[in-house]
Amino acid sequence: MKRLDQVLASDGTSAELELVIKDVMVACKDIAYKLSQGELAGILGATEDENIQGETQKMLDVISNDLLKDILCANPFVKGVGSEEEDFTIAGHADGKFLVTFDPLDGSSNIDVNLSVGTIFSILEAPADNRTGDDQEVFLQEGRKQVAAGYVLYGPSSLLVMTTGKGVNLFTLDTNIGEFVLTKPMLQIPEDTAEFAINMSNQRFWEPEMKQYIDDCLKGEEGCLGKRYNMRWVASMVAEVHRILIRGGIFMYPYDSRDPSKAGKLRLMYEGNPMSMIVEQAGGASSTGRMDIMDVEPKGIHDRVPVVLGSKNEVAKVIAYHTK
Ligand code: AHM
Ligand code: MG
Repeated sequence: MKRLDQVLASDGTSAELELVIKDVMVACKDIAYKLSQGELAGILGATEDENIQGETQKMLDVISNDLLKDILCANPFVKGVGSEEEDFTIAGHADGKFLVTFDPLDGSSNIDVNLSVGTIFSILEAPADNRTGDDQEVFLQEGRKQVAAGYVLYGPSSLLVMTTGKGVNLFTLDTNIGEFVLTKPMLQIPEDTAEFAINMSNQRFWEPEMKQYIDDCLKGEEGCLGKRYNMRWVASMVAEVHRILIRGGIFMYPYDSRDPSKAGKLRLMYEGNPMSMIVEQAGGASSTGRMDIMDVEPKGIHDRVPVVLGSKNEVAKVIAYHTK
């Protein structure tokens, strides 16, 4: 079985980009190990701090963030990093070619109950000018400009799913050799599905278009969508997207009016864009309901976005509800 570095070398990835991806994986292997130790390492539970998103940070949010931040800022090819857990972007090397954004531990409400969590990363090219990585403006590029995106899912096995724009590969962490090895090349999302994932408890806060689509799903064979739907909600986007990559489905975190000033719960640069690149590269689709997520122009590093992604034909139906 091919190791990650062998796959990257054979698909034409530059040596510089490969070194950035490998550093992300060094941190992720450490996170995987720490998660496996859980209570034994005394790293479960919350801190007393809140991040810029207004969420209480878990101890492992902070540890994972530090691991990624420290290794990437020391990498000569990284101009700067942006993290869901950091107020501001951080400068790396002035002449670094790449910018990395990440959600160090997505789904972190699952940590203390021993369920799946993940790390999501996105890599952009840095503009070739004098600005440094602590200037958030250099990061404000559409998702279409990503040169690589991926996630590591910490579940029963630790899995890496990533793309450099030439399809999506799935790697499994072989803990005997400490390397990610290719276990499923070129993932393809089935075009049709009858399985949706959404947090139903927010239903009363959604826009009428989203309410209508879910109402029609719940009507099953008798409704206008004409099929019986199944529902899943893991509360970990990485786990939901992974299920969709393996067996199809649709995942939604739409706009809701709980805090009308926010465009959604999920963040464009740490969650929306990287997951959209992966899903589109695997033949699926990704939208806000009204436009492609990867065409949304970011105005700030922590911007939020409504998310609808997964099996292509089902995403098209949701878009039709929002645009008719
Ligand atoms: P996080 O990055 O703070 O963990 O938040 C993102 C997570 C997603 O993984 C998941 O889809 C969603 O939040 C779950 O939200 P909810 O609490 O509404 O179930
Ligand atoms: Mg997250």
